[in-house]
Amino acid sequence: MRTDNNITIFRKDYTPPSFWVDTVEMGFDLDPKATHVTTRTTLRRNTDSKEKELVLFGEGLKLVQIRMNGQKLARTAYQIDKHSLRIFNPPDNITLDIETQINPIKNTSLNGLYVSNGNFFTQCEAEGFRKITYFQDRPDVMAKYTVMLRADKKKYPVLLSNGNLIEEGKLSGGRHYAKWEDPFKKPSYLFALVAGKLVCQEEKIKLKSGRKALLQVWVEKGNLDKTQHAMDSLQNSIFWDEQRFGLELDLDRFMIVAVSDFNMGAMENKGLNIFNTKYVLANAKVATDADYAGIESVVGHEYFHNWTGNRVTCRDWFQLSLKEGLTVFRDQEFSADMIGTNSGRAVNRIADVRMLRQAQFPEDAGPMSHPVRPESYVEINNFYSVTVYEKGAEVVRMYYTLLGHEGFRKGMDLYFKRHDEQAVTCDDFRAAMADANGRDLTQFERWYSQAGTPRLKVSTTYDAAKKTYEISFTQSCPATAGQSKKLPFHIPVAVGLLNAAGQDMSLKCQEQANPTDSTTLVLEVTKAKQVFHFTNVKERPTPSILRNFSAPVEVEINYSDEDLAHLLAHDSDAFNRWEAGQRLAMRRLLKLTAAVQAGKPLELDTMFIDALSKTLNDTTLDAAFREQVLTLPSATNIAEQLKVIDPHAIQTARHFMRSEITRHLKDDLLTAYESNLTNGKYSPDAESTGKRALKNLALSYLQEWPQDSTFDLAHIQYKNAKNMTDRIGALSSMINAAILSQKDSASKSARKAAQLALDGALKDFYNAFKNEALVIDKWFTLQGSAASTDVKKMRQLLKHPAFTLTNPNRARSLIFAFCNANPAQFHAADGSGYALWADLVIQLNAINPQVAARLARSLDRWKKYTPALQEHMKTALEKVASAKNISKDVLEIINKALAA
Ligand code: B3K
Ligand code: ZN
Repeated sequence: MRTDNNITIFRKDYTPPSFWVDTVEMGFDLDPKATHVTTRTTLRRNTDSKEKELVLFGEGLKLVQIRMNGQKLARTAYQIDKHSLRIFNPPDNITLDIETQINPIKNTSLNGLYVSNGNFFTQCEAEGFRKITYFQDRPDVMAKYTVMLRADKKKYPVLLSNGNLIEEGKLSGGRHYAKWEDPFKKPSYLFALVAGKLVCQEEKIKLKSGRKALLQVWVEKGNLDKTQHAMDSLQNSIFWDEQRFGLELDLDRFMIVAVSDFNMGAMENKGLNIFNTKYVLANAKVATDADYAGIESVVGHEYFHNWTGNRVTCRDWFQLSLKEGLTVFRDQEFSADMIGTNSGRAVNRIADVRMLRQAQFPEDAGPMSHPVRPESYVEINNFYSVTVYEKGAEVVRMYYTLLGHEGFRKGMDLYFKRHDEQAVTCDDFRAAMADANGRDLTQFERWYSQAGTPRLKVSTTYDAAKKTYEISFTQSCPATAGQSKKLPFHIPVAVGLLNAAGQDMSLKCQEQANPTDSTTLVLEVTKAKQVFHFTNVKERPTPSILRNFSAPVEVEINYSDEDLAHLLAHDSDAFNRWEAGQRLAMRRLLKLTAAVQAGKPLELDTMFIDALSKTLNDTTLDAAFREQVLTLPSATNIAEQLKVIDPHAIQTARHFMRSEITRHLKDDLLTAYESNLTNGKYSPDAESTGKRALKNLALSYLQEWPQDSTFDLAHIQYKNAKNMTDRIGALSSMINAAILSQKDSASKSARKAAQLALDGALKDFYNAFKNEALVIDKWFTLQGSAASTDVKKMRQLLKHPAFTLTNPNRARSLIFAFCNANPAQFHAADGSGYALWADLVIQLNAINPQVAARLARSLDRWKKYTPALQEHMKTALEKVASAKNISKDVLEIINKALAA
């Protein structure tokens, strides 16, 4: 049992709780400096537990009084330390009354009960409830909650908690109350309250069963013109879950509340979702297309948790992916279904995989690598990771690929039938999928227990005389932190074969049963080495492997450039079309990077440019898809392919490729720019979004052309912009324009004029939006990630009056942009970027450990960098490690990095 800070918790040590809790009645007397919390719980001994004592967790609480079964608890009957309250020899049935006092205004961790802009909010996942009262704060303790809120009516006119409002009224002294009851059992991490000055947009809807439900989106006054998209997204989510999974909203009321100080995106508290403003507020003036898409997916995500996470929850935090991987999969499917078209789905899939490669592959290869179901942690908040979420979603998607649409649904139905209102494990989910489909998924468990990104080597042989084709797979998985030996995974590999005309051939495989005429076959690779034989293959095919990215693996295959161009031009699987383009680019980027390092001249072949130009000019393809193809692999993607990371060489190589593309395709890019203007009323639909994305990408390429005419194009777009996507797109093009760094004196005046225009635009933007916090975040991000922003400029920006470390969005907007998205400057040769990083991690640590721990991750891959950079990084890491009062959140990250 955990009673000390900074110790490692292991999955294998799980034991059931010593007591079950049936009911929790809470009373809050809300006051920013001294909130009183009374908690009456009824408990009964769990006969399956060997633990005799009752251990309640508590952090930073002032215990006012404790009574057991009506009697004041003798001081000898319990023991309190910094993290827990231990009751010795309690009877089997207990009514416990606990009164605590807390100080929400001082709570800058934004975990537990805190104040933001004068209003009260809570965040209890994972272990924030223990900052409110002493409790068995663990997800397998599920109880029914009733909550009474009392506060000054003028200052806090709105009082919200989970479930249904059952009573409200006046109290003496200008105070009032509201009583809430949640009809469903829930773990403490789903508890929430909100109190303050808020207004709402509300709508009533009819559910599938005919029941009515009230939906509300609560925001601060002045933001009601930005709630419609969140409301629409909520309704779409509710109807989608009814339709796709037969899951209906189980409450009469469902609330979303926006708060500007929040550690993450949003939180799925039962019936009372609390959201970062970033994922609620939108209108054309302030939000980009990406913001609109983000809101839809996060609103969906939190709503879908109502079943996957809330009705069926996690037994312990090692099972986090049970709810997160599944819910990410569900929100991805929701967003894809909202677009509806196949090409739209593919674009979403590409974006998801891009993100997986950008963040999860590096995590899986670095010091923080962990399986989807981790074996241990020091601070659980550090494991709300891309592995648990995004790789976890890929794992769920593999069930879907293996079992099919119907089979997956059967598995889900059985999962709810077996486990409604229970706290369960990833194994329970796998068992439901297997049992509902009569499948053996024993080996599939390795996706939960083994970390690391598997490598899948593919080789092929064609026998023209026999008309047979063989595909051989060899799988392996690199050693990861604490895991050296890996066993083979169960990998679904979706495969197609293209003929010379680019059409799909119909497939007949000896090892894998399939319907006749199928052109995509899911091969199940389960062994270290495995061969699949195809018959009746009339000509030598080009294989399309891992269609739609059917498993989170790295495929190694010897394609020729011609094969890749063929796939890029013809593959019926849009994902693999895109993938072929990325392979063509990556191959060249790696060569260019090596050439930069060797001091050799840089060259780019026309074959690649031609392939890109064909895609760019193919107007039968969606603009959104073309934009994805034209977007080069990121610096991080390139870095992951290298043994030693040299960020400056990567930057030069990537920049060279972009300018060569622009040099050759300038006219095509201009045409793409002009033919994708979206005039008229702003709409964030998939088609318009795609057009704007392609147009803005073309604009950014054109800035590689060091001429004032292309810069003017951006400047004019800035001035005429009618929506935030175009405005920020233009500003981003301007700030990164090549003309600003032209060295020759001939272009001196043009450079000066451009700089003046940029400075003016940045000022204009700031003034126009200084009252829109989320827009000012964008303004900081733009500058934090601009190629021209060096450490010195960063130090100036940090002193800007609008900058603050206490608001996570603001802190992230500038600092994370610099440390994670401005590699050439962050990795300054003199180590000054790392020194700045260390200062900021230390400062943030004192305010908000969770945000600090995220920033601490920026040096995860330090061992892969050039020796000189490594040396500087080590110094910075050690500086943080030896600073005073470093939280366990940050220490866990730093210690793991240093141990790598
Ligand atoms: N479950 C929350 C995340 C809680 C993070 C705690 N550090 C949001 C989500 O995944 O939906
Ligand atoms: Zn979630």
